[in-house]
Parts: sequence; structure tokens; C-alpha cells
Amino acid sequence: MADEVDSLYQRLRDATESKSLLRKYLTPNLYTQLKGLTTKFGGTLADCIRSGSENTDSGVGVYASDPDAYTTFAPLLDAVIKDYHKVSELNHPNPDFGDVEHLDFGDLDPSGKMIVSTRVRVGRSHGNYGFPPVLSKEDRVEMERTTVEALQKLDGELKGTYHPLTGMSKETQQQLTENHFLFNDSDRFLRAAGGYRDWPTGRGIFFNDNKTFLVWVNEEDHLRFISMQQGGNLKEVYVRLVKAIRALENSGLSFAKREGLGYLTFCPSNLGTTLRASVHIKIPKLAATPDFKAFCDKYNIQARGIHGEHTESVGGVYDISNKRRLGLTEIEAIQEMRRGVEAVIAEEKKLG
Ligand code: ADP
Ligand code: CIR
Repeated sequence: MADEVDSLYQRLRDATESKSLLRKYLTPNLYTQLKGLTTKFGGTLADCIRSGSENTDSGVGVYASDPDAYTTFAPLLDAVIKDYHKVSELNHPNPDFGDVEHLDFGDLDPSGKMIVSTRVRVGRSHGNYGFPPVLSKEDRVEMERTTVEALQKLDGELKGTYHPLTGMSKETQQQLTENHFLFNDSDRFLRAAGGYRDWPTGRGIFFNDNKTFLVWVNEEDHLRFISMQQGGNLKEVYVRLVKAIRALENSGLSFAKREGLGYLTFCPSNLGTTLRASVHIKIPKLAATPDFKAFCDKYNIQARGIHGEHTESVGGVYDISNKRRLGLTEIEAIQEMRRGVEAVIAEEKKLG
């Protein structure tokens, strides 16, 4: 709808205080060039900018309506991707998980005093479906069915059960969310992007008995694979995730991928490796310094609150993770996070 995209764009331009990458790169000329275009999946510029225009405090502000948006709206998305991931060219390398038999790290906090838990996740998209703004309810249900079929083939440590949100009690959902396992529909950025359409249909969570391997189905991305456990043993968490990725790639699912961009995801901040490795870590002293943000930027790490993005810290515990996911390999992203976490631990001790 031409009127909608014009009014979204106007809201964005009027928000002179906005620091989003969307506002930075969607110039008047580029807007004129892109506003009438439509992707092969029927995605529009309005679908891509709705979240950042309605939430002008966004950091990124733009979502891809579907895999083809990365081509149709490339002049906008490429600029955002390069800025977010700090790369000058879009030549993302082939996947490389490193030599998982001989990793040069283990527990990042052998004292057990600072790291509460460790989690590594990747996102994956089914190649032949669009992202939430263009997805029908039927498509989402069909994707859920295909995904669950593949998940049910997992065995050993990865063997688990699928729990659809439809029919799950509010109490169970709340408990799983509080314990950091499950997602909910409370992110206003994702809501504005269309991420909660037909909620909760087609969404759910798969996990093994001890909840160390989990799969989110139709949260922000079609799939999120998650490995997590208490404490700081990054090696165990990472090796389990790599095992899961390999098993699921051989289970009949095919994932959207693009030369130079790596794996495709709904949010351009997640492209490439799609990997976010995080610790929940007690750093009350470092976090209270005025230089905390600059410290994180120096190591290419990001601090979030303990209930995920856009939430607050509780009791000096922060979620510290690698910020960049594109332009480096999976093992390099892990090493970037590891170096950052080691620096955070050293700095917190120095301040003590
Ligand atoms: P994502 O990692 O999928 O980008 P969020 O930042 O929203 O998304 O985090 C998702 C959930 O994972 C939240 O409930 C958050 O508390 C939990 N989480 C993230 N990192 C850790 C960690 N290291 N330990 C335990 N829970 C974590
Ligand atoms: C925003 O633009 O702030 C939200 N749409 C979330 C973007 C993802 N953020 C990130 O830093 N990885």
C-alpha cells in the first residue's frame, strides 16, 4: 500500500533523534528508488521498515520480508549489513566449525564464580518460505510439520520431544521462559515486524531431557538451534551444537543460503554464521563503569539483559555475546566471544 510506506518513511525521517541503521541508510533518494519494488514472495519495502519506523529507538530497524528481499532491497540491506557486521565487502566465508576434537578452550570460568550459564544458538530458514511478514498461517503450520519430522530423527544426546505452544498452559510457558528456555510474544520490535502474526499457531519448542539442546520453531526465524548449560564450559556447549547442526543438515531439511551472505535470516543482524554465543555473567563492577559500552565495542561483544535482547540486567548479571555473525567463520565467531568474555573476566577482577 503506497500510503502506508509513505507514512512509515515520514515517521522515520521525522525521528531526528533515531540512531537506527535504517534511518542512517534509507536516504530520500534510496527511498524513491525502492518504495515501489516487490519481492518474488510479495514482500514490500513497508514490510521491511515497519518495525524500525514504528520503533525509532531500534538499533537496526530493518527486517527482510523474505529471502528475496536481500536481492530486491539490496541497496538498503547491504549497507545495513556492512555497518552492523563491520565488513567492507559481502564475502562471507563457507561454514567452518573448526577442529572440534582439538579446541583450545574449555571452561571460561573454572572458578565457577562468575559465569552462571553458557548458550550458543544459530538460526536457519527453510529455503522455500518467506519470513513472517509474508508467511500465511498455512505455510507456518506446514513448516512446523516438516521441522518436527526432521527433529524426531535426532538420537543420542539430541533426542527430544516437541512441545507446541498451542495447548501449552500459560504456567508452563511462563516457567520455561523464566528459566531462559522458551520465547514469548513480548518483543515490540518483532511484533511490529509481523513476527507474532497468528500467534501461537505453528510455534513450539523441542528439547532433550536435560534441556541442553533445544530448537525454537517459528520464533523470529523458522528455526533456532540452541545448546546451553549451567556454568562456563563453552567447549561442551559448542561441540553439542555443531553435532546438532550436522545431524539436522543430514535430516532432509534444506536451509536458505546465499553466496557472500551465508545463511539467511529474518533480521540482517543474524546473517552469515547466524551464531550468537553468550554467557550470563556476574560483572557488577565493570557494568557500572561509564566505559562499559566502549569496552564491549572494543572486543566486538554486546551486553544484553538476562531475559534477552531489550531486557534489563538483574543483580549485575549480563548476557555477553559476540556481536558480529557475518564475515567470519563459526569458529572465529566463537573465538571472538571467548576473547571478549576472557577480557570481561580479567577487567572485573581488576576492578575488585
Ligand atoms: P537470541 O539469543 O535468540 O538472539 P535473546 O537475546 O532474546 O535471543 O535470548 C533468548 C533467551 O535466551 C532469553 O531467555 C535469554 O535469557 C536466554 N539466554 C541467552 N543467553 C543465555 C545464557 N548464556 N544462559 C542462559 N540463558 C541465556
Ligand atoms: C532493533 O533494530 O533494535 C531490533 N529490530 C533488533 C535487532 C537485532 N539486534 C541485534 O543487535 N542483534
